[in-house]
Amino acid sequence: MITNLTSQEAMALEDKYGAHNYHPIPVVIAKGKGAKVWDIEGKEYFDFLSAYSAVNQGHCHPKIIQALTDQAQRVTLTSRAFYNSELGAYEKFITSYFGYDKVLPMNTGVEGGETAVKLARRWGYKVKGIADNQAKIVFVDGNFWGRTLAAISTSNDPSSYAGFGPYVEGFLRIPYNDLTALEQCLSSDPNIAGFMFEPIQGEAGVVVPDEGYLEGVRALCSQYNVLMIADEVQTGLARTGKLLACDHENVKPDLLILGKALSGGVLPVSAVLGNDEVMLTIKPGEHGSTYGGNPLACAVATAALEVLRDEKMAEHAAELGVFFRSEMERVQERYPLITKVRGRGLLNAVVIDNTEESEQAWNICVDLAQNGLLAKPTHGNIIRFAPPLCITREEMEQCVSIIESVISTHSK
Ligand code: IF1
Repeated sequence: MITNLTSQEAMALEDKYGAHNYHPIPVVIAKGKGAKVWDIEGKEYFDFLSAYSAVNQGHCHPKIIQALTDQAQRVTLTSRAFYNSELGAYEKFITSYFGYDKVLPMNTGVEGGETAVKLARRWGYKVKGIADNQAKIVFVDGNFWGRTLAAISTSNDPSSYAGFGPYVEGFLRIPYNDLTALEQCLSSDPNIAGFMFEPIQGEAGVVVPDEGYLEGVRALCSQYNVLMIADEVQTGLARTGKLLACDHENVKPDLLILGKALSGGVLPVSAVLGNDEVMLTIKPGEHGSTYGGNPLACAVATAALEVLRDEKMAEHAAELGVFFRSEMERVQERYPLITKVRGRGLLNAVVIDNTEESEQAWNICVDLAQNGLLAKPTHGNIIRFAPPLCITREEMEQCVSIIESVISTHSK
């Protein structure tokens, strides 16, 4: 036993004292290390969700935990009312790591998205010359960038937006992976300041756009003087087999949003990177947050980025991703229950064939958990498989056989 509670007791406490804004798989995680987690009773699982790609470096990576505990002995939070000893060095490190002039440090991914929207609007007014309060930002069907009122105002998923109106204005939405629709939109409205999208859609079910889509977005945004804003909160930081998903087509967004694994799953750290023409349109006192750029976050994020680089996690994700998808395609051959396998690097998903929104994908995930592998369905019949990027080939082989055996029992 890892704590003095049983799993049942822990779940009962959450049910009684916690808001019911989640429906978790019934597993109570008490410890994590690398690609594995353990529940209160000590049962071991492979983590195939990685806290939605926030734990790319593996649970409790020693170098990141060391950076956390070292900095925690010095100072953790100063606010931006004063300078702090860690922020400037972190800003220099991360801007050269990704190749931008400046970074605006925030905490959660959705704060990164909100910051990017505010920067794009402000650039639209100050640089592009859009009339006040007329700036528009274009989003895509199937987007997910968080739970704030602005984020859900761009959504076409009722489970995100329904019942939370009225909504934030100034947002347009077009189909994903459709350059004709993008050109039609950008050419028809001079008040568009930005196009914000995920290079691979995570929550929509690991939707990989056609080859050439990212290049096309880059070209159209440049042609129509619209900021290309890449939400790489989930796809960034080596997850898809490159440092950024945009790197698969060598395109450079005007604003880059990072979060989740930016801290290796240790504490909320997000960032928006861009060049001076955009970043300097926000003046002192016009945007920020209490914890944005705090010294603890700077120390942790620096270590988290060093780990990705030093342990060659992008290359490893690319290699193991090819193996995983080919194994899932082999399983699909044997069991047509799987109708689609898709992904890049170690951001993958399988589509379970169920004609109606049945519980089948959920039941498969409950069985996977009983067999020692944690995953969760997204949008009914899609199961996302995204282990920490530190997973070894041997561990991956074990996980493939767990998935295959559970799929076979659900195929009878
Ligand atoms: C939940 C989903 C994933 C994101 C992208 C920004 C954010 C997210 C591409 C906001 C956050 C999280 C939110 C979390 C579950 C998870 C999720 F299922 F909700 F949609 F990953 F797909 N951009 N995604 O994926 O970052 O503010 O959360 O730090 O809300 O349950 P955040």
